[in-house]
Amino acid sequence: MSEIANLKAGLIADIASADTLDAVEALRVGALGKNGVVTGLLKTLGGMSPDERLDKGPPIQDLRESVTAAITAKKAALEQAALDARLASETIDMTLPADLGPQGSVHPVSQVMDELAEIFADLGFSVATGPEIEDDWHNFTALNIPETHPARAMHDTFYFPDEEGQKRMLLRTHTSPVQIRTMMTTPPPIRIIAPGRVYRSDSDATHTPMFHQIEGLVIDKGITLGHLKWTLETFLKAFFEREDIVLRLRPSYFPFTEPSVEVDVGYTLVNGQRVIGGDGDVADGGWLEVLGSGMVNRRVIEACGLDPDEWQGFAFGTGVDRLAMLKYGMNDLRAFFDGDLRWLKHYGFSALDVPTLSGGVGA
Ligand code: 2NM
Repeated sequence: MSEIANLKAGLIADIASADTLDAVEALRVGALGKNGVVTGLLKTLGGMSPDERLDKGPPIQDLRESVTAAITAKKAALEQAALDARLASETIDMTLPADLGPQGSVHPVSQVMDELAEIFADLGFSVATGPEIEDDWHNFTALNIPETHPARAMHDTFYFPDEEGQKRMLLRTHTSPVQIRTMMTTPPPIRIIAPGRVYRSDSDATHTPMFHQIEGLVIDKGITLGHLKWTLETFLKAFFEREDIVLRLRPSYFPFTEPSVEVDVGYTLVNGQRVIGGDGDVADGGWLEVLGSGMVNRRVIEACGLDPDEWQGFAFGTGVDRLAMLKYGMNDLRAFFDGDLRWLKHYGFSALDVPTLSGGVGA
């Protein structure tokens, strides 16, 4: 075998048996580096006669190419082996339970608001919102609440200080101004719910100065008290997740509805606890007021620029906090707004269960 063929066989064998990238690199420097053996042979080509170069050139070029190819292949093989080893040692067991870390919870008020929005969405209602800082006209006047009405008194409503030449501003006492704003800007038919914060100067075990209300409004042609009753019954069955919800409608009075009805639901005592469902007229039960409602007063429809002979409707309102207490069994309203982490952990909902635990409105 020629000298070059020997050198080639030796280098190829050395490269084949190198088992680290460093060893391959050392071989590369020794063969192809500035002072490498192959580089040295290539340099001799310059001093050869054309005939000699024709004879020795090809084997030397072949040597360079073969050694370069062997080194490249060996490096790639060692890198792949290193990657395979890493992949094998870093395998993640995807079936292990994940550590989620500390979790927050969804406040019962948010949970119930989401449930309400979902139930009424099934009934074709959309969610409307409006400002919490309102003017006198939207909060009272348009709703047919007279100047002399006790709700307008300083000791019931939070008023902002009067400003020269400005409208008298207040914190809305109900979400009804949202309905007023909707009637004034959206051509009927209208089907909306208005959930949100409202404010009244009141504070004890069952009243907080801020609480959450949801009101609903339907405006269309030929709307009757029958539509009101079916809608509220369907809503209450979906919300309390029971078919045996019995309603009792009592005549009442609100300035913004005529006629007005207060809606009670029957409850039964289970281990001394009131549980919504069943006919309230039984020995171990009774009636709980859950909603105020009525046919929208024609003076309200007129105030919003609509013709009350063409458009009629019904409206209703209730406290979201109160609904949450009834459904999820809390008894002190003040705890809702204390931000006590133990209470929130106990009564809060998993964010992963949002928007609802309720069954929605059945087909
Ligand atoms: C209630 C009870 C009865 C009501 C009326 C209106 C409006 F804007 F259409 F006139 N909004 N909400 C209403 C009616 C609210 O809450 C106890």
